[in-house]
Amino acid sequence: MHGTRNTNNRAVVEWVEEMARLCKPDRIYWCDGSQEEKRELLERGVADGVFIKLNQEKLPGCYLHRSNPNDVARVEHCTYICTDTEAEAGPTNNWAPPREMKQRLYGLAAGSMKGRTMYVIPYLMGPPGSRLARVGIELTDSIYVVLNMGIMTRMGGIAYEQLGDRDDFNRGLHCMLDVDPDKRFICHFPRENLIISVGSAYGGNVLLGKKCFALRIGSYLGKQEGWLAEHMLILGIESPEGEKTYIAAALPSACGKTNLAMLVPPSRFKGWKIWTVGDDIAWMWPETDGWLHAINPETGYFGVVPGTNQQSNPNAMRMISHDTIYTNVAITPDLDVWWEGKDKQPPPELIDWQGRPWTPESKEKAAHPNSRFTAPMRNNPVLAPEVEDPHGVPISAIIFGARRAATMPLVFQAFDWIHGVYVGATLGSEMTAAAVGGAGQVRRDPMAMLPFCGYNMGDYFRHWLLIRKRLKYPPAIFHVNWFRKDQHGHFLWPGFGENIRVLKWIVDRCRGRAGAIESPLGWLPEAKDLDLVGLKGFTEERLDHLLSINPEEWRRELLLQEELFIKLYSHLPKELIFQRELLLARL
Ligand code: OXD
Ligand code: MN
Repeated sequence: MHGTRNTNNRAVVEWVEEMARLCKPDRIYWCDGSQEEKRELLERGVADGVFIKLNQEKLPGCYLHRSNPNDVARVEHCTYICTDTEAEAGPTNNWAPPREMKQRLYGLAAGSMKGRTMYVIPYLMGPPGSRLARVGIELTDSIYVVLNMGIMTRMGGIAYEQLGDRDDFNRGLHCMLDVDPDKRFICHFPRENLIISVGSAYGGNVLLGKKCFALRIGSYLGKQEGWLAEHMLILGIESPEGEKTYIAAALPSACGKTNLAMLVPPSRFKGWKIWTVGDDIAWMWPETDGWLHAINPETGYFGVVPGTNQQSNPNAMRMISHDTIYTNVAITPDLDVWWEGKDKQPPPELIDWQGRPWTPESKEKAAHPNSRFTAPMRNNPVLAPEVEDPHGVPISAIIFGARRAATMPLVFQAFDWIHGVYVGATLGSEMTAAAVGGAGQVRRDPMAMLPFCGYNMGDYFRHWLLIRKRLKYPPAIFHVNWFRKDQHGHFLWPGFGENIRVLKWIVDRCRGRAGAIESPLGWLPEAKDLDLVGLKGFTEERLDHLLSINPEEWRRELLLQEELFIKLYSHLPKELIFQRELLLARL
């Protein structure tokens, strides 16, 4: 029967019973991750008003969820790292003492599931048998969470199989609490491998396998155990000759990681192919062969919808045309989906993301700027088969990318690993709608991990420096910026599929086949080093602007970098201070 207990693991059973005594649900439902269960829960979700069944002819297997309008993005101000000391969490995280915070959260959770069901979600992060694969159990009173976790993770018996009779699973408790923003806390207890999330139902706050476990707790475990949990996509790039090179790339939230991971090369690049291993998170370790290996711990994509279209990401358009959960997009009267940037002409009438009538004259956006799709990776037409390989893929290049209207050239290569760590550590990017507040402002987002590093950022940089000592073939490190603008505010670089021109230079640099000139920032391509053939209307003048280094902008940049270094001063590795001095001298 569905929903009955399906494990004998003592630690799991005891913890579930303890949390049930606390939350007092009417029922406990043990998820098995089966198709039948999914069907049942979708039906129940539709009956309860959690989901709207979309037009099944146009969008088979697709459903819409509308969140509470107060609950549409990650809430960094309510996100805490509860380590024993404040210094362990460091100045870039909110900190609270574990005991006090737990008491407060258990107080909020007490009795909160009365009249409700507690779902027990066993899930596995990473391919079965991988040395980094990890098990989590999430308890939640949200059907939306169960169905999303079913897409984003390997959910069900496979997790119990991996766990055996051990007790080293991640414990995750999620209580909706009427999604009251005053009772919203996303809290991590790294030493106990525990997450408690209350008062929200937004993906990044409540799909606990993702940001909470795979990044915040994962980075903490990685520090203890000698590996890296990173906010990175992983892609394979295949040449017409069949040579495959793997790249990991860190870009802040909503800066195009999913698009880059699924890129479709333009016609000039006939025979080239991009394969997706992952679109958001990479777990990486120095393997005995001397390479840095990477796995994608997830099995689905929780991607930003607005701006997704046939030009920006044709593979994603196919991927999200079936078996996808949409959150906070607009719908047409015949239950098709719509969002800003889907096509040029909005339909004459829509229901907006909040369920209100909308016409092209309406002032507000039809879809929320951070509306999302949750789609299984098996829907991705360019999914790399290696995604199931427990040994992962060997990484040749690491890219740090940012959204910057000025200052940052299209691409440059760091001189070496330590310089590359400096480039990642000083990453700055304009904020987006993926987190509440501040959209458009440049903020320091070291390695795109500012909201996701589960311990002191200074110690994290040191961990990166130490990893180098265990690599015989360290990846080369690059910085990219697709978003530089001209004086009229137009993007200088066409982006999307054309980004393969930059990826190709990166691959050729890794393989010792492409030229570059030394600049104060690192190695820069010249026009002759990049394949720009067939780029319509693209001039050398434009390329010069894209690759230019403006001393005035860099003076400001260095001051902003200094602000971060001062904040982290007590834990900052001195290698990074030297790197800053060297950069100053070169400039
Ligand atoms: C995400 C994010 O959802 O980074 O991936 O916010
Ligand atoms: Mn992300």
